[in-house]
Amino acid sequence: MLAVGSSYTGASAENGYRLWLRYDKVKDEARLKSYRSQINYFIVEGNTPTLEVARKELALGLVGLLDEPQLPWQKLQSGQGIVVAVLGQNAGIDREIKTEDAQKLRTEGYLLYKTGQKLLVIGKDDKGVLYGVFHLLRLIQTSQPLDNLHVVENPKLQRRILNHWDNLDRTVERGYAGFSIWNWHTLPDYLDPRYTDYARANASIGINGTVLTNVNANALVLRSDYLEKVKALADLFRPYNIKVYLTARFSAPIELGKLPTADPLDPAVQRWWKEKVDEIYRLMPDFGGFVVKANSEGQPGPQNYGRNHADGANLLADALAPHGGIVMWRAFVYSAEDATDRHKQAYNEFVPLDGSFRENVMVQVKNGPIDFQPREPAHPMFGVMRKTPLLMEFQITQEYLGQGTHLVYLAPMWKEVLDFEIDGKGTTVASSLIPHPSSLSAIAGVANIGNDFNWTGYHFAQANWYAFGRLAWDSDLSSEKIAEEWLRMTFSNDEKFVKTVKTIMLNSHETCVNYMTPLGLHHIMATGHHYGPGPWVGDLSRPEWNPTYYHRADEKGVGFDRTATGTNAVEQYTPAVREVFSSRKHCPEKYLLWFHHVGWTEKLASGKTLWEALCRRYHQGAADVDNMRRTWQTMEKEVDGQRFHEVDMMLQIQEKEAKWWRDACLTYFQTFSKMEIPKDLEQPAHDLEYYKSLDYPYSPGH
Ligand code: BDP
Repeated sequence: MLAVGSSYTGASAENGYRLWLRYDKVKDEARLKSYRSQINYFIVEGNTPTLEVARKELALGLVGLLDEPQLPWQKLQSGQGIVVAVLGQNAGIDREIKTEDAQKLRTEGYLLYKTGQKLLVIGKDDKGVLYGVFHLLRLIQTSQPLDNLHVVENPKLQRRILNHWDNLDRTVERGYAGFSIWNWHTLPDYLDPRYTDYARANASIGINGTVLTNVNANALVLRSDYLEKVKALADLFRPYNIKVYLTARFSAPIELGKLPTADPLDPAVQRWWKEKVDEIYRLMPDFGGFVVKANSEGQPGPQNYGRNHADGANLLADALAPHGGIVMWRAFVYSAEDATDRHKQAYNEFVPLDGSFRENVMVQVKNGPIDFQPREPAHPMFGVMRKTPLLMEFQITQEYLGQGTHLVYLAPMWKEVLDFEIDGKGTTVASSLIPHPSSLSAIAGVANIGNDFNWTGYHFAQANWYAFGRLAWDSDLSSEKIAEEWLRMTFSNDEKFVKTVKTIMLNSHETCVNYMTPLGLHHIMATGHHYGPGPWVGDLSRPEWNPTYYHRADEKGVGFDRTATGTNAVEQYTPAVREVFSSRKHCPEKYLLWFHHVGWTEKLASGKTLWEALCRRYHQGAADVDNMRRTWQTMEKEVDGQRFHEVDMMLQIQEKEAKWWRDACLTYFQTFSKMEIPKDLEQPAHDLEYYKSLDYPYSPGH
């Protein structure tokens, strides 16, 4: 484990490796004094591996934060201190807890209490203890008072999972932070200290599952020697309450088992999966289960054999069920043979199957109906499949949101979807993820982690990993609160710094949408690597891969008519939502061109024509990045030199790229609108041919 104050490389103290778990001495003298007077011992009762990990973390944290190398590990019997225990293990401690609070606790939940001389951290189980310890450390890291502590916490969703799109050769699909942190070649014998720090970071934000491999799966990971490697990671992660999952390639029975088919109804195929799963559970009795991308973007699946998604999912579910494992079957499907609006395809394929999935199957749905675009309306499947638990898939890695170099804080975007009202009656997407307390519930985030010193390639991308975990634990948390916590833990408790940089973060998503895809535009990025703009692309073999398919610009206007006069994708939403999205007048402007084809000279709410509004949005986005950088530059004294400078260089890239997006898109759309970019706005530096000619053969993550 990493020592306090040291760095992974030894080369530099502030390379970001410590993430938000920095544990440097509390700066505020008065606060430090108060902490020291309240904490002169701590004790963690019990000794499961998870409690052991909690004890170690608390020691690491307190020694650093209070700068008290001698802090006793054992109870001194006097003075004030922290007492950590599992509920029901010590009658004396239990007596200090209000019955109504104790009754509220569920699996993984915890209480933080201040009672007389003690700070109590009481978990429902040892996992709850671990989360409670991290919560307490967070309070100290963020310089909060502990005097009247009374916290009762339970996770809203049972499974809070990272999805790594990591390949066995260590490349990472859509990864912008170096290579995979999983070194399959040296596993299982060499356990990189990073694995432990990865587990700590995840545990600190409540993430309790990790899918190690890419959804575009390689069957090899299911081979016995690879399973030994997976087991090494599972053993290491177990004390941190992190379950390991794998992606299952549907054709694995052919590739590994040498069977002639992978037909889910074939008894030999069923036997192969059963035996494979039994083997996995002999190695890892708490293995989580499988994620499957099937019959999507060329991946094999049950439809290759004339079967449907339920047949495929149930095949794996039956093998996993005796062991308590689950299947997360992805609904990210669309087909080149199907001329239906891609927006509608997942719904069309999955909703009719509601009721035909086994109990241990969840259907994994991306936040929006197309594909992780800078902004999408909520996916219409949420809340509709009453007999099948759905799990939300967010993308933490910024494939479509500036990749490795743009500061875009994603919590506001995720909240927009989680808080979206499905039915006009108060049912939100977040609440639809918990149809019933006893059914499966989960959320997944496509990880942005790689082997760069700072884990995510950009210091500010760490905030998205952090925010995903926090929202997975409690989707009611505000983006603002999460940003504030993260900034205080990662950078500084200085009030001016927190306030200023929090504003940058909170505005950053809207800013990015403005310079990339304002007013509901979507999928206008360059082909393949998805780096930069490419609204002109219209010659790809599959129609729904072309930006021109999505923006539909012509002489009259721009936007995709998904109302009843167009593809009628709006019919998939509940009547209340459908009515709003269908109406040219009531459709929120942020989704306007997603649902409507709007004339260039039509007036928007502001009284401006669509063309002028579009120009002004693009310019606003780019101008806001300039402001972001200028504001950051006033923070030089508040941040260590290394991270200050690294962020500043990134913001410089973002400034350039925001202008690139703006000018490339406007010069392109101008060929249809035939209108001038308002004279008071900076005119594009180049002509359209120039933007079209740009080429990035080695951009990462592809
Ligand atoms: C798309 C990515 C592609 C993924 C796919 C998926 O470009 O790399 O494989 O999503 O989610 O956004 O399966």
